[in-house]
Amino acid sequence: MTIATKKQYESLTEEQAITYAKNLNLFSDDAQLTCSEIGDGNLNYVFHIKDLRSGKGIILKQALPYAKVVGESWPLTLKRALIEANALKKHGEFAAGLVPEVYAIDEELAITVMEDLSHLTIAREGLIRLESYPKLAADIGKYLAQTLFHTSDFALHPFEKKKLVSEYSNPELCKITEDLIFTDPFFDHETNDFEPSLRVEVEALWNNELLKLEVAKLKKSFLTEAEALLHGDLHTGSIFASETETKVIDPEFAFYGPIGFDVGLFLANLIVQTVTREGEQREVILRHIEQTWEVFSANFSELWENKAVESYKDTKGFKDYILDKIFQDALGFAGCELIRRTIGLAHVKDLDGIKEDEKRILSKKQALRIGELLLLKRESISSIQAVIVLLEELQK
Ligand code: SR1
Ligand code: MG
Repeated sequence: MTIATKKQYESLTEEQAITYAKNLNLFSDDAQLTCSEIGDGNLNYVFHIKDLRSGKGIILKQALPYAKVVGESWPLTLKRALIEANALKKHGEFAAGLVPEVYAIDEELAITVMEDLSHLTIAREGLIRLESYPKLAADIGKYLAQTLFHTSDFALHPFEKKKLVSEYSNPELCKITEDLIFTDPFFDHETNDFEPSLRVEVEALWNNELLKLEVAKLKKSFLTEAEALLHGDLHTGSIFASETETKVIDPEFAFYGPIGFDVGLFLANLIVQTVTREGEQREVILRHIEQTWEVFSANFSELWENKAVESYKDTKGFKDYILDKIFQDALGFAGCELIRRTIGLAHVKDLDGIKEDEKRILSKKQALRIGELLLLKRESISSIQAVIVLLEELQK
């Protein structure tokens, strides 16, 4: 095996991943390494390498030159691995402890070596099993405020900010989002995937010109508003959690975009949980939704007061204008995410995993309805409490 010296891309096998790990000098010479490929995402290999003697582990993530979810017919840039590793490090500067530590980057092999988080659970999986994550909402609210504020014009010199905008140019991954979140689900496109029993609702959506106008506005915002360095794909499958810890992983879609996008994606993936739960269990998620926004806005506001470098920072009404815009954008982006996760190419297990047909279809109809309402009403929804009321009324 010549991986360590021959710097030409090839995808690793588990055996090769062990050899690669041995050459990193992160383990002692007598380490007894085991490896399993644990990636369940749409795009990459994720190798968990563990020393059976010391118990120490690392994660070795390798980008594939195509989208795993579709196959080799969908080529995809390997540069995303470097963007992801750099975004982890950049976000880690501001949200220490909430992202994994990066130990090594290998640009040629599109590999990032990082902290082992295998003691944690992917939040989506845990939430489906009704596991309790008391820190999740506050941690993500803080992560969002810290990473988005500190990489924005409100915190950076304009030269530094524009340098970052160019470093994090990520056109291929952005195109996936442009197509899969903002375009295909709203047209009769071949990438869409939905049960025949949803056809009436889906066609109503395709024919709803007011809805499409809102989506078009949000797509334009995604295409043009370079506000902050986003995670770019902040769903609950991009978060590891336990009762005491939260770690945000997988920022391969990172780029400079509208702040509300990250906020909205996370809220949408919580909302998906509200349509699958009842009673007290639904309440738990409603409180997560409320807390995420409250912690985000309080934290962002505090950073603004103490650290903003913008000349207009003290101009009456400007901070509130920015927070209101983030909120309304977030609701719109959440609406798009709910719709695409229900009828687009990339579904979520929260919904698809519901075995009973009637319940699954009902939950999907609710997800579509909530998505539609968020898109249409976002400008008149004035608070997160109003979102909670809307969710409660729709699910009575
Ligand atoms: C082809 S990639 C499909 C989806 O998986 C990623 O996690 C993103 O959410 C993307 O939209
Ligand atoms: Mg991902």
